[in-house]
Amino acid sequence: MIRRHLAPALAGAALLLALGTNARAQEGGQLNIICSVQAEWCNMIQTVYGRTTGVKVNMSLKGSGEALAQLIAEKANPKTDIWFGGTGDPHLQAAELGLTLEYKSPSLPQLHAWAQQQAQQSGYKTVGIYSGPLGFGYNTELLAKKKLPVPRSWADLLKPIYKNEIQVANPASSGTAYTMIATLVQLWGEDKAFDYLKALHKNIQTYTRSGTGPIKAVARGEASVSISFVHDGPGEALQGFPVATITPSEGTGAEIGSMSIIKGARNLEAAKKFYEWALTAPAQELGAAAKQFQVPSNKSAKVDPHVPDFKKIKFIDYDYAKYGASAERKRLIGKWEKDVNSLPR
Ligand code: S7P
Repeated sequence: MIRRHLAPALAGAALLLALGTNARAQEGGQLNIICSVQAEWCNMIQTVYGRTTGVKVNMSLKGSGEALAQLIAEKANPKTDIWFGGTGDPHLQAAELGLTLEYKSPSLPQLHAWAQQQAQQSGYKTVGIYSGPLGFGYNTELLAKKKLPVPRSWADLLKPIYKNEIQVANPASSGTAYTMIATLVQLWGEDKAFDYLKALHKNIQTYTRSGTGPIKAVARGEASVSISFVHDGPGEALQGFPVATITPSEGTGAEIGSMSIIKGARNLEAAKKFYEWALTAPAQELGAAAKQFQVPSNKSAKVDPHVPDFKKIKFIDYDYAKYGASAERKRLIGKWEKDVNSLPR
């Protein structure tokens, strides 16, 4: 599977070299990356970047919440050079905690405004590399078999018919689930959002560790509905699973998937070269080649037809600075643990 996807990816990599980017073959050295997108994209980056530059890329795959926990744990002695991908809020938190390095890329003008804003808001300690909306995944066959309607709103998820049918990740470990909490708080205010989360808790079958777990479970018929990033749906459908996605009618939030250089990186020059490469259009097109369909942040990157159409989605005006602040993030997750997760189901 990966080999089949690698053909266009390697063509893109060859183009990068032809264009005379910073990626020079046989540069050598090594780079330690925490990668928070899905495995196929991480593997593709490792292969393509490694082959075109000669850099040995050591990849460690972790969801956003877990990646942040690792970076906090290794703060005194960092073993990571680059954190690639994952929801933007924990990248902003890492910036505030002094875990990531200020670096103002000359490529910033090539990026969409939302990606540049992510960089400015962090004091140039992170940058947006993609964006994608939060919504629901559902198993079309399972819903039909159980005679359940497609949930179209946040309110629908509270209906008793969905008891034990819904999966979402645990916000303590997952940036996706934190995006859900922050979205609901911005949509309705904190009191109403937490009343909602308590009611939703009764219908949750499982809180998974990783944010990408629920839509995979839905695709495989282990649950009917997931709260997920909708750009993770088409990749499952393309593998033949009966999964579709929808965004809630009341409105929803979007992530700004981000990338940061780690303060104290042992391979700093290699990290900066990788960072520049990862902001180019051909490098960002590897996401769709790996069947992951976020909107790329480089304005010139091709937007795959499977990427959700933002114009058709009702978005809240997500306050990334406020909800990426360390104290706010910790407070909301702590409140969810205490007031919601402790309740019986
Ligand atoms: O497609 C991958 C994706 O959905 O996963 C990333 C993130 O690491 C989610 O992980 P957690 O919720 O487990 O923290 C997203 O940034 C990305 O869009």
